[in-house]
Amino acid sequence: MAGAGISTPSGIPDFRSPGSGLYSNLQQYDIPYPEAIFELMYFFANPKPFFTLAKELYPGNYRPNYAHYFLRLLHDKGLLLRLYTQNIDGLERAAGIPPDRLVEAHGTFATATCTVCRRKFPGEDFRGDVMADKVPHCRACTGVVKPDIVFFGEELPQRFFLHLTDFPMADLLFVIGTSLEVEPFASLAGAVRSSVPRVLINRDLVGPFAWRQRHNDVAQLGDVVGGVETLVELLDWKEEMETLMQKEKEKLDAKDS
Ligand code: CNA
Repeated sequence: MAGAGISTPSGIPDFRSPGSGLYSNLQQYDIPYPEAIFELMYFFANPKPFFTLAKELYPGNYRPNYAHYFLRLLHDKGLLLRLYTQNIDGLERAAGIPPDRLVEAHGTFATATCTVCRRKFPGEDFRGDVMADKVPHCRACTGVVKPDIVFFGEELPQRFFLHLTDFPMADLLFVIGTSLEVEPFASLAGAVRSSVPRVLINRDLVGPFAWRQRHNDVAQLGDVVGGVETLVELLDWKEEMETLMQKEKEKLDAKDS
């Protein structure tokens, strides 16, 4: 399970930090309160603030970091049953974790849907519009097209229900870079069998690690990257990580140039 904390080392600000947070930078649009950018009613009246955020987070602006590549290495080794993420920055995909191993619980910019005719599009089709500060419109019916990010009150993607079969099958649960405050995502931490070790890598103790610890819970507190590095060293995977990261860096450099 992952959250915004795995992407802060990539330079993606959180939403609420005064000054640097994305919410603060939406003030120019005079929105009544920051959360309005994720409300459908507000979006239909004024989609601009949401597309300002979309421009920032659209795939391609940021690169995955050590934490994302650790999860990719778990996949390469056939150890990743599924990665449940709350992040909408697409860095798990950018790190090479295939979409079928992912549950993007709060949605993705990789696909988009027309708010009128419900036609589906690849998110990439609207990159030009979003980068040019234009609200994208459906080619078929001219309705506003919304990236498939889960807004307040919207249902989580169908794939979220994979948790019903995934969590009872897990042998180990990593919880990385999340405050475990957003439901229903947060409750997944309690869905693994009680004999299954849960490993928290985060700046602070969160959720059940703080208030309902199990005897086999482990918490590695501090910076996410530092915590993952410690684990990689203990696993003796340092070289593999370096090789993987170098290979992926070269790929991204080639793509950028
Ligand atoms: P959160 O509530 O902001 O919690 C983040 C957690 O990560 C906190 O416990 C922090 O202490 C911890 N943290 C942050 N940076 C580090 C670091 N470098 N090292 C160690 N710990 C760190 O974020 P959640 O993901 O739990 O929460 C919910 C919202 C925020 C989700 O709906 C996300 O979609 C949304 N969000 C996503 C992004 C993104 O996609 N990158 C960015 C900001 C917010």
